[in-house]
Amino acid sequence: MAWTNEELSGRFREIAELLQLSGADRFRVRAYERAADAITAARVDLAAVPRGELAELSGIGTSTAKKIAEYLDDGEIAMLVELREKVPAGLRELTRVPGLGPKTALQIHTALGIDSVAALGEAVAERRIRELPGLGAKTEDNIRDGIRRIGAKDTDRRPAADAIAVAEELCALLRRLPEAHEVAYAGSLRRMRETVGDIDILVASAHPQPVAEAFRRSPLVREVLASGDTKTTVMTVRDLQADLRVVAPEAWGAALVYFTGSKAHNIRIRERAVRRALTLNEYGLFRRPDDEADDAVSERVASRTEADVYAALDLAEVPPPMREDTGEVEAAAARALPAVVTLEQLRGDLHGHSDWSGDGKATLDEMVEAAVARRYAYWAVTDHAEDLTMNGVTRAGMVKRRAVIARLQEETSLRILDGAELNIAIDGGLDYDRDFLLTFDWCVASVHTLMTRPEREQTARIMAAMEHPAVHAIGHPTGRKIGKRPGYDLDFDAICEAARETGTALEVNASPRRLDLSGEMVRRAVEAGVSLTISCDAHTVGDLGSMRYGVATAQRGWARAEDVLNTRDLDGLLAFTAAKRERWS
Ligand code: DGT
Ligand code: CA
Ligand code: CA
Ligand code: ZN
Repeated sequence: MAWTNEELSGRFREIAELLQLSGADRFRVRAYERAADAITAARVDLAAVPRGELAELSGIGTSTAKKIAEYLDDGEIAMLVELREKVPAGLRELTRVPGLGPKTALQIHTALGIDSVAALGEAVAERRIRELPGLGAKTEDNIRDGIRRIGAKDTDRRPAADAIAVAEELCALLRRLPEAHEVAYAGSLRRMRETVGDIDILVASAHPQPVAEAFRRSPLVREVLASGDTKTTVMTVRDLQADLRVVAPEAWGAALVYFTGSKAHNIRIRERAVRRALTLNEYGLFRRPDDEADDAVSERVASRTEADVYAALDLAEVPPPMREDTGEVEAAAARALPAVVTLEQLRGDLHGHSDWSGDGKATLDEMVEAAVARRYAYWAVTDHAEDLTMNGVTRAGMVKRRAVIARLQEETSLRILDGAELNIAIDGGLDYDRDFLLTFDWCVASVHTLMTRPEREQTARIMAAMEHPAVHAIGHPTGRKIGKRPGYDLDFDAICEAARETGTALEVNASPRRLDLSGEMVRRAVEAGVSLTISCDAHTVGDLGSMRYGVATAQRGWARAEDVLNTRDLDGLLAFTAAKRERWS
């Protein structure tokens, strides 16, 4: 999503939340939530739309358009500024507790005068929350749990998802400069760690001054923290720090290796250089002069590209997500580095939503068109099945949807897989009935309810679902949301074994908010011989672009193409689903 759109939808969501906290009626709140959704779903950069045409965009009325224009002109929306002043900061703080919505927060604030997370913690300890009308012991338990999670959160690190849009916008700005030869983001974001400490941007240029100048002046920069000859550090509007380093074009590869890291990987390859009488730093790989004379000039062996640097160290080139010193340097030296899956190898996406289920933001038509544009061979529409309160599609709805799929199928060579995202009940049961489930081409089954049950129950429910002949993959298998909530307690080894035994794939959910399985878990699953899928769980057209984060996560787990089901062609994929059906029917 364009950066402006993301900022804007965030502001409309904030308005909705603040309205709710000030007791506004729910239709008014809902209107602002809808505006935020419409902005999220917009396919154009709103900053580039002429002011007069904003109201013509789908889902954006005149009052929303006026506020968007206000934001674009003044950088803020007056109504939001007023609301921020009106709603007490302590009340807003309460909504940061995971699981505590604005409605309950307002009730607790009004009834007990609680205006901080600390005071909320005391009230929970004194069992005062459960006394409030409509709340009870369960709500109190959830709040206790939420407070514990905030405390446990590593506040210095941010989900990579928060940093990507900012990093890309900054890179795009720098790429427009005639002085910049090469521009890339490095650091943990390039390795696609799920959280990042800061953004590291690297530019190859013979003219560092104008590059640094353009960086400092970016509208995304709120404050310049330090600016020297080679490094500039800024604070961006998203409260994320960003470092810019400008390097000489001939040192590009060496600098990219150095600043991509990780530090542990760098140390490991530098040791290797030393053993070969070489020196590795951000300027290049150098042969140390034989004589000790002060004026001896060291000879540059490699520095222009990353491939040159690895080759000169007699190492296979290590893909950035694998550079964590978890055995990759030894493997690269022994030429035993696995050929990890790449974005180009993916032939389709096996988890996606349309507006047939309530939370999908685009029509099936639009989603299919976007999948075609990505040159996929197949795309599975897995709208939520009926057990999901609010959003699920009834059996009759699914039957109606099939007619639409058939019509769309006539117009495209991409195979639209008629799918569903099933809900795994606490006893492992699923939506609809067995016969109806067997009429789908592809089903993902996921846990959406009762996520805090003990490990034994969570493991058993997922294992039970895997035994169903219509269940082809487990969606977001641990349920974690990065920086927000940990996954359910699971016996992951048991899950992997059951996945292999039943011929069920485990999903690598590519949404940057989830990345579930994580890289570490992918590696365990691959070692256990499990088939994976990498899927976007797209709810908008733009979400289909998340695939690369899923691929990077799979690379962090050393997954090869043969470990990933959606690298297969359509026949290969259908062979997988047929095998499962035969085995269990
Ligand atoms: P982060 O920002 O905490 O998520 O993690 P990184 O990996 O982006 O770390 P950062 O921003 O401190 O530095 C970027 C890269 O620069 C890092 O991955 C490796 C390199 N680097 C930084 N400090 C050192 C160091 O002391 N020694 C070596 N060898 N490399 C370093
Ligand atoms: Ca960093
Ligand atoms: Ca840094
Ligand atoms: Zn989904």
